[in-house]
Amino acid sequence: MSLAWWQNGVIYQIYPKSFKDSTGSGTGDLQGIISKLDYLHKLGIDAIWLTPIYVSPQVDNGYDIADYMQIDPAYGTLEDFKELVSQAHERNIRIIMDMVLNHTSTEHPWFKQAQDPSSPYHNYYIWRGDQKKLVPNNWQSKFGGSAWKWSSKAKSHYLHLFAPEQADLNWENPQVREQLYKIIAFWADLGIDGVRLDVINLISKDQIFPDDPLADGRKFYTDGPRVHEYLKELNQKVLKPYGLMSVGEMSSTTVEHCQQYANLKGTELSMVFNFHHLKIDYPNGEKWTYARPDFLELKRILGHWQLNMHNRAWNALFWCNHDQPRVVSRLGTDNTLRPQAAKMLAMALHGLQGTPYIYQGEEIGMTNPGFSDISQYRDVESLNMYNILLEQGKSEKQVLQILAQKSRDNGRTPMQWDNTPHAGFTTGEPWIEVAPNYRSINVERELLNPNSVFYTYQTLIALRKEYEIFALGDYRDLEPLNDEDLWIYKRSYQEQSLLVIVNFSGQVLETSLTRESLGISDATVLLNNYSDVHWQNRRLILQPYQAIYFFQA
Ligand code: TEU
Repeated sequence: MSLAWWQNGVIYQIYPKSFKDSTGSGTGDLQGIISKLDYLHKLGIDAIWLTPIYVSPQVDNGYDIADYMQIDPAYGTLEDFKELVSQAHERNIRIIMDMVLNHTSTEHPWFKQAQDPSSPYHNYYIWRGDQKKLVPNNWQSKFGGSAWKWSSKAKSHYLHLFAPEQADLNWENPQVREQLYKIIAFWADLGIDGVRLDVINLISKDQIFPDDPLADGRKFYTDGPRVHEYLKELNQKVLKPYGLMSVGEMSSTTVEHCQQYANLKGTELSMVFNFHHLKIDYPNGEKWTYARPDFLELKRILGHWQLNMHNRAWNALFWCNHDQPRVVSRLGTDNTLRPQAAKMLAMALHGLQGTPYIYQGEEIGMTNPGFSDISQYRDVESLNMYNILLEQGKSEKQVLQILAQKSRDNGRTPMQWDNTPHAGFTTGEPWIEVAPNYRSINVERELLNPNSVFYTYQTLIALRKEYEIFALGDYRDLEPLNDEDLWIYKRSYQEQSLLVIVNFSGQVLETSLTRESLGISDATVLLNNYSDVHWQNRRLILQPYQAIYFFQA
């Protein structure tokens, strides 16, 4: 079966602000990325997803865009971008750009003009209510506080699902949609190969804008009434004509909607990110509490999405991104077993069906930085939540413990290249501190160690290309389903089978499993994050954080 490049490929996410600074400004830039393309080529990835590099006031680190057609000078120039595309393509690496189409910066010319009710741009945004002290409804911003902000010029409130500086666009307005399609076409003409669509399932709002007495209003704009209509139009108008791969970021979505969003007929998007598996340390859905992950829930959710998307739609697989803590700290350990845990988590994810994403630094087992003071944080959401949690009566010690576990800044510290100052990220003062463990965790050290986390990722990327079972095989959970330490699943494709066994725990696991009960009497070990497989009285003994791929053709 002929596969699209993204069906057996692996995509690497770069957060340019923190990847590599070539000028000493303290912020990463495009020339810095170009200087590291050979490293990425060695890893073997197929595409790079760049988070936004457009002109932005940086209230939300670029997800507040003031000019969609210009590179922010902090990152370089349009010529630098063209060079990046050309140099990446020379290495058979594709470029995926982040498109933030749900909202613009309030510094965008559209919004500045929209505040005049008579302007043709007024209806590019969502205005409701004409009394300053009476917000239109009780919807809450995802960064805390009301989702409405009063404009004294417009004498009305505008909707912002994120920061007040991020005004939601009115997708009901066909002129808005046409403008957004032109933006994507502009970058497609410059040679990009795909787009990542930021919170794209939030673009259609219930036009009544009702109060949500029980919650924060998300049910009235998440997977909204016209969202599939809009995505089909987006597909027809620009994605399909340019042959662009597309991945939608789906906030608080359902598997039923994702079966439509990423349907294999290709009428909407190529694939989707969902976040259900990354809410297993959100007790009762509450992110801002300190909690240990629920691994039973993790297995259940991942298995549910595998079973319900197979042969219908396409998953994007990920543990980390620029909004999430580092997975090895969150689901593994930062102690001496960190490398084994990082490799185990990589193997657990890359054995699944879908397109795996590697977030910068994940491939070398980078950890959370362990910030202990609010002055170390930069993220608008984290800084808002610091104040909100204090106002709720939590002690600063409690709040800083929560931030150290849950803040998006955990994933935004600079890439650790080597053991020189600031981990070789910059010769200047970094915009955010480098994690203190950079002398022991860095690319240079990983490349010198044949058993490093890096080489496990390199192997996983190569295996996905060599064995079609990774891309096309079906998925089945195996017992024990009720054991939170042990995850066993089986992929099958034609005559092949791949058995993935994972010990999520930091303890030795003495199992009752035998070669016969596992059905692997004739299997070979395709990958193992330890030097061998331990059997005692014919029963499988798993080492701490051990993962094993048994393959049988
Ligand atoms: O993220 C949207 C999103 O779902 C998460 O940011 C989440 O809502 C947030 O962390 C609160 O828990 C996308 C981008 O990835 C993120 O960086 C932007 O801040 C956000 O959209 C707004 O553009």
